[in-house]
Amino acid sequence: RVRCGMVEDESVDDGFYIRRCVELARRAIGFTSPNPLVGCVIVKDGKIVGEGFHPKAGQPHAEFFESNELPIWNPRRDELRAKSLDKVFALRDAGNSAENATAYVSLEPCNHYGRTPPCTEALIKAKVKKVVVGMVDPNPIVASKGVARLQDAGIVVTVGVEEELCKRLNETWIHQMLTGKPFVTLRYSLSVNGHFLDQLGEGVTEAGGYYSKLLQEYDAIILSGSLSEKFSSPTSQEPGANQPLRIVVANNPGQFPSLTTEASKTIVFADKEIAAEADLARKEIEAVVLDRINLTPILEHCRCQGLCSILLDMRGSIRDLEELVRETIEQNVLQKIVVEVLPYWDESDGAESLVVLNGLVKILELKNLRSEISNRSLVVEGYLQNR
Ligand code: AOF
Ligand code: ZN
Repeated sequence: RVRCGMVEDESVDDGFYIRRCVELARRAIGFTSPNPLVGCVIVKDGKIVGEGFHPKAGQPHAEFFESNELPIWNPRRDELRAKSLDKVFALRDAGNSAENATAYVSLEPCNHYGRTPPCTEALIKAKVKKVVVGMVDPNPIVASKGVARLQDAGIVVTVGVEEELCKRLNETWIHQMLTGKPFVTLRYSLSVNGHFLDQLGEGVTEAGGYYSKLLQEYDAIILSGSLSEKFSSPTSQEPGANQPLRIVVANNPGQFPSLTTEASKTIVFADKEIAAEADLARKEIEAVVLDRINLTPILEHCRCQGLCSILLDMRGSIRDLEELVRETIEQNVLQKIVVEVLPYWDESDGAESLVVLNGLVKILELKNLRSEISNRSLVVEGYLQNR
């Protein structure tokens, strides 16, 4: 193709449109679990003629929606109405323009009848001539069968454009799909002088902060340690955000009164003694009573509830949580660590540094490290295994 007198390399454009797919997919952050985030763009003669994203599990896929009825929506219903249905499902948005166009999808189009009909058939029926796929779908019922079906129908298919970005978009979903287990991220805050901070970090009270954005991405958040009342109510401040289920691992009975008034749903895990002492049954707090507080049954409970991503929010005293963290590492259930370094020099008495965790940290070798400045904080992320 020639544009502005220059011969353009098509693959450069491919990356651009897949990045747009990822941007669209992110509109539904927090709402698609146990499904992935997926975006789709239809391009004809160098112009975008259709855009869509998967809004929620059980609802139509990013590529296609056939009926005239409004899908059953989610807490962002008004937002969907405002955008009009046609901007949510790409082939529907494109209409007849999809013929001979290129479809870009961040995840391989599905080829199965699930809660929705196969997207491959919709693309074939719409007569697109080419499909560019960000990454192959790890779901065993799809796993390259979508690509094969499109190729059989004579459509040119390119796979693996901006693959790393697409994988990162759905890192929790991919892990859950491949292992059957939830993706667990450990989070904590540090001062500039390396002290462990008993606080949530940037964005607790205002939208756009790293913590507020992080919260909406997870299905559940595990809070542990001797929580004082002021720390008991983390909610995402993003407009219309998903609020993760809150799991409180109870270490003392004193923390419960504040939980009943919270906006997001809470479940308490306690041992028999604490449950009795805090009189959980009478306070109508949903509680799971264990013989001994232990991460394995908590994560198993999460898995059975269909929770795919868990944020282990490390606050309170390090010693309270050391046991829990040790378990995540020993039992190989931890996938990611997110550390926020706040611009404070902490000189408080009895401040604890991460040295207590030395024994654990030594055996960790984080992979794929990334860092970014979020407002005034430095956020560092790393994985326990190469991704
Ligand atoms: C796509 N486009 O937008 C999504 C896909 O239960 P269902 O019918 O929603 O199917 C869920 C599976 O379909 C999910 O596990 C994943 O493999 C794929 N998701 N595929 O072509 C989409 N969300
Ligand atoms: Zn589909």
